[in-house]
Amino acid sequence: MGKTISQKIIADHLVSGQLKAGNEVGLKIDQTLTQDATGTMAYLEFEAMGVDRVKTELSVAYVDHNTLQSGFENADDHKFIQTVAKKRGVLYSRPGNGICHQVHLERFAAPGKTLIGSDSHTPTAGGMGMLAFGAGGLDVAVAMGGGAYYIAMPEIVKINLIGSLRPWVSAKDVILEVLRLLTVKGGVGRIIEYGGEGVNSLSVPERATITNMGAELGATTSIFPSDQITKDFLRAQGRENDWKKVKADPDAVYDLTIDINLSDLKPLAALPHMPDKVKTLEEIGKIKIDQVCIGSCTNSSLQDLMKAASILKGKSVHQDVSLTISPGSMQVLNMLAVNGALSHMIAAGARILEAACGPCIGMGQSPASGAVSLRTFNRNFEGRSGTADAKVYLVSPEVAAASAVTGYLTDPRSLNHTFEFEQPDRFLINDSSILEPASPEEAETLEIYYGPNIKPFPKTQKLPETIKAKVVLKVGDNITTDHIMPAGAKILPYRSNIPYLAKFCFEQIKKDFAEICKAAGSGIIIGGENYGQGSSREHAALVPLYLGIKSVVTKSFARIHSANLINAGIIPFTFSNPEDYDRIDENDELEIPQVRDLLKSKSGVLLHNKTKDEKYELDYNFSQRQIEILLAGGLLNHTKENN
Ligand code: MIC
Ligand code: SF4
Repeated sequence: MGKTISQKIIADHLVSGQLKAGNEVGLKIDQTLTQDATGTMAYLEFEAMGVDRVKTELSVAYVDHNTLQSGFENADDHKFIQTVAKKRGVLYSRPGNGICHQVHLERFAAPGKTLIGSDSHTPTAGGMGMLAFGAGGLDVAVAMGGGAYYIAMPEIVKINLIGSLRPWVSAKDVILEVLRLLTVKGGVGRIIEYGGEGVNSLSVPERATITNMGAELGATTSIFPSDQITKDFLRAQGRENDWKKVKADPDAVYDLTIDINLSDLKPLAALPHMPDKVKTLEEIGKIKIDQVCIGSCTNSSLQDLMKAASILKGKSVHQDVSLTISPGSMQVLNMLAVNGALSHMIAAGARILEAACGPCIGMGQSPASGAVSLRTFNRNFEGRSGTADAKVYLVSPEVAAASAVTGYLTDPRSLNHTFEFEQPDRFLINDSSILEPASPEEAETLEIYYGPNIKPFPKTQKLPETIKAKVVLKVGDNITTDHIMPAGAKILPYRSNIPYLAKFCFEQIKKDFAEICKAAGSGIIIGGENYGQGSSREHAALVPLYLGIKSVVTKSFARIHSANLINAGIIPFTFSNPEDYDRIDENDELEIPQVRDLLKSKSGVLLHNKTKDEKYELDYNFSQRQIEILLAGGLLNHTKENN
């Protein structure tokens, strides 16, 4: 039987397990990446493991999220990351060099290899034919130390692309269409592989836009084949030697195949506040807009910004609209400057921001109250922009630019404008902002800088015999990590300060959540479907750990968050009978008797509701490794115990 692309790469990197859907497989990891908002914690964890030097082929530390520096905290964290990277053998991409996923695609991603990154959009590198996963910081730290990365072997879904995109319909519309079809839960437990003749009409950055937003499907990862187009892109990046052909066997078997005819697609938008609330622009109609933000790891390539510049050329941004543009990398910004496109953007009245995540993670540019903001980003969760009642729509760069000019949501085809982007033969290559690590000899003499913002890791405990705790919170479906642990300019500087972050946990849902937890001493959270979707931030597990959460019981979990909970020693259980969710209320006193022994012997676990005098069956599907982690009180304890 033939193999799919991911089955081949998994087989090449298999350390343990069998390629059977649902089985845990351990993979050798070739490359890792971190960004600063999760990286500070990841390197603190790496230091706690006591490994001298990273054992991967390549590890890169990017600084792209917390670049606002409105106090000493961010700058201190950057200095910590820079010094730890230099000492431990990690490349350091300086602030200003660009967004981790865009820079990684340009300079390091390689077909056929594996990558994990402490950021949920790491699958962007799947556009290059690389098997790339978003993971919690601790998993990345373990991989840097040479450890395997574990996933439940996913089902493989093929998206068969037919035809080619019409003018002004773009890669963003392809992934919005996939989100419309599959929803934000549709990718859970699945790898999405793209194939079919339509692949031949998509450039590497376009493919990367599509794999990037596979994160919004909840997919384990997404991947394209590596072909001549991949080779040409790598050659233009001066990296032809990194090329390798990667494709599925003709007789590969998929769990599901979905056809999408690219020629039939129209410009789309995701409505507030979920990436899967997708409609055509026609269906949405002519709504007035207040803000347009172009950029983010989804849509900030040279191709994206050249299309936007061609629309803006010779025009002015509408007087009621604020337009920001953040290029994805120093390479993109520099090329726009050299070829003159930047000048068209500036002349049109665009506000040019640095090459970083910026508004995507609420680092400035929060819209006005109740404002409508069109963004080329990947997430439009409520409040993520920094303005609770803002209405964020996700669109392509061409829709964004056209709308910035007219002042209302605009189909770019209505402008009767033509533009053909030509892939450059050679990108402007300048790696001066990527700093090499020290040699092992020099590294021995180097000190790591720890600023005053760095606070100790939360206390962990071995799993007790019985969990006794109160329901401190009950939430509904699709709770995001932005709900659990918000980001944004005010909070992000404290990613290495868990006690401070705790004040903001679940802030949007229950203002006094932290106080309630402290008063209760230990707590259980009850959730609905797809709990913890979105970001890879392990802070959404570490802060609850700090606040005494022992278990989260839901109808279902998002993959990375569930792994992060286990790594933190918090047990993610699901209800055997989803209706039991309705029987539990906040403040109910719960007990999970003999949980330690029951997990050890992989037996059925019951949740006692003392308040209601009822019992509910709980499900879990932990591997032996995960059970040991939970018994030890988290992955750090487990790693120390086994060293
Ligand atoms: C995001 O887009 O939410 C982030 C910020 O990039 C996160 C990582 C983080 O919270 O630091 C992600 O997607 O993993
Ligand atoms: Fe940065 Fe936004 Fe991409 Fe997250 S989604 S990595 S915040 S640009």
